[in-house]
Amino acid sequence: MTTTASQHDVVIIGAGFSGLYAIHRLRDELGLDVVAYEAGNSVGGTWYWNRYPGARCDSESYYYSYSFSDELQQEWTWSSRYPAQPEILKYLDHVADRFDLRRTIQFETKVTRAEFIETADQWEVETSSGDVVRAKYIVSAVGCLSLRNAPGDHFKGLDDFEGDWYHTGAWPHDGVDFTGKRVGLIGTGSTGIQATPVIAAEADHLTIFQRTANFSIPARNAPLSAEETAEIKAHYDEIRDRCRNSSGGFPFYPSEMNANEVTDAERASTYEKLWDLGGFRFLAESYADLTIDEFANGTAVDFIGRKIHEIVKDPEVAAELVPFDHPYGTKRPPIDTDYYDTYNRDNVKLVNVRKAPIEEITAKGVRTTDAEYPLDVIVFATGFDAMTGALLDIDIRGRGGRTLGDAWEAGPRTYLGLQVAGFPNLFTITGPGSPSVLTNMPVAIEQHVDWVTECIQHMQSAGHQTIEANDDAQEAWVTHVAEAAEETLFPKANSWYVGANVPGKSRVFMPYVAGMDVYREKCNEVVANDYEGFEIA
Ligand code: N01
Repeated sequence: MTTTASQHDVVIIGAGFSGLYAIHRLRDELGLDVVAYEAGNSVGGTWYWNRYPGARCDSESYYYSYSFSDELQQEWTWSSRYPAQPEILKYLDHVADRFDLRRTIQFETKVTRAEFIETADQWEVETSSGDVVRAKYIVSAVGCLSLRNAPGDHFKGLDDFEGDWYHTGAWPHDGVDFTGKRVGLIGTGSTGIQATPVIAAEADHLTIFQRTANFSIPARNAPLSAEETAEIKAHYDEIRDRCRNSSGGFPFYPSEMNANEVTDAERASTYEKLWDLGGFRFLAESYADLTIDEFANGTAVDFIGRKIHEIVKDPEVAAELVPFDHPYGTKRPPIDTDYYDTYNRDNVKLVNVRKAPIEEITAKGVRTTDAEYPLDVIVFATGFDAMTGALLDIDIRGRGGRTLGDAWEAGPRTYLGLQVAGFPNLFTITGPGSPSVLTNMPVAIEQHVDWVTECIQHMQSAGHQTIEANDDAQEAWVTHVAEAAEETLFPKANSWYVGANVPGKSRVFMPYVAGMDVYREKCNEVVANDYEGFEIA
């Protein structure tokens, strides 16, 4: 590598929710020399790439947003409870402009390689545009769900398909016209569930290829009235406090009651009320033991199954849509608008590819072991190589030239999800081993960026060169994260939380399940104890 690389204090990778906030704090508050690289041609991360029909947030706008600036939250007005992708992207564009962040970001540039130069205590970073820069710190803000599960790796024959195909996570910026088209949609996670009703309403015919039935709760999206908005803005301090001090980062009122402490009729009434309210409250505000106790979970499973049968008119289709192989809530629960109703349309067909798997994509469509389905367009809503994929996609080398891939061969190993032993001064925002994807993401992102900012400030003011997780602390944390998961029903699901959706990926429950509140306290304690578990030099 060259030795004449330009020099910065910090390289930030990514300009989504995490990267933007990290630029603001490190550049504007600490006064550091920061450069950020972003693969897209603008800011937004997830909300830049995921422009598929029906894309909207599964968390309500007023708390799925930054809390760091009161001016920002007072001046920005959300149109609805669950804003659609263009509105969230507009918000992030506004944030980038308002805080003058773009000038620090090099767009259409991917970080391809990062190597820790031990003789200099510096990272050398190479990009797709051929730049080589050096920096003391790297802040990875690559996102937990950004490296797509490439359809070509999963489906034989894709190159032969004569129609058009798209992955939902790389949707064309000028949209896709489904009018008059026979569309096939593969995947029924949050994305497929959001896209289904919208594509069905536009296409001539929609075939949904479902491998695993999922539990979905109605979003009950609605415009936010001027009165509601005024009420939210008047109480932002309280709302944000509630988010920060909660387990999931949501301003909910979690139930303290277990499901077996009430009668069947009381449970039915609670579930009905929460179903009508919509969204994540069904999970958060029903019963405290829903994700830890089989009986409790079974009561929610039964309720949702009954709802599916009530909504979907064809009982055979309804039966196929009822999940049977994982507890409710152990995959990120999808939130929908008219998902189950869509199966009552004449132009929609459900194909169970668990029973008759997809064999290949042919020139004309999709062939399962049962039949061939002629299609003009295939939409792959097949998800992401979550939490580790985007990091491992970069050739990252720490001490002794050890690659991150090597260090994570048996699954991700981190201390607090913030650092990896042997990779000094590399911080991973919402990394594996932190609550991240189990929470309302902006809350987890702000907590991590704040922690990293404070840490770097401490390093700079004390004249330290390196901070790195020590092996013992990392081992203890990895064990603790695994044990916390084992106390719940989460590991029972073949979800992307455990890497089950990527062939060959080690099965490790990646996020920290004990809650944002517990985790925040632990991070604060580590700082109070002089960065316990980290080596500082
Ligand atoms: O991805 P997924 P996603 N053959 O991995 C199927 C967030 N998000 O993009 O379950 C056939 O959940 C796969 O089947 P199976 C949210 O955190 C948020 O939907 O592996 N099928 C599954 O049905 C979410 O959890 C929002 O058996 C195949 C689907 O594809 C995360 O992103 C909106 C297959 C993938 O589901 C990821 O959601 C959207 C194959 N070879 C997403 N490979 C909101 O904020 C995969 N599948 C609302």
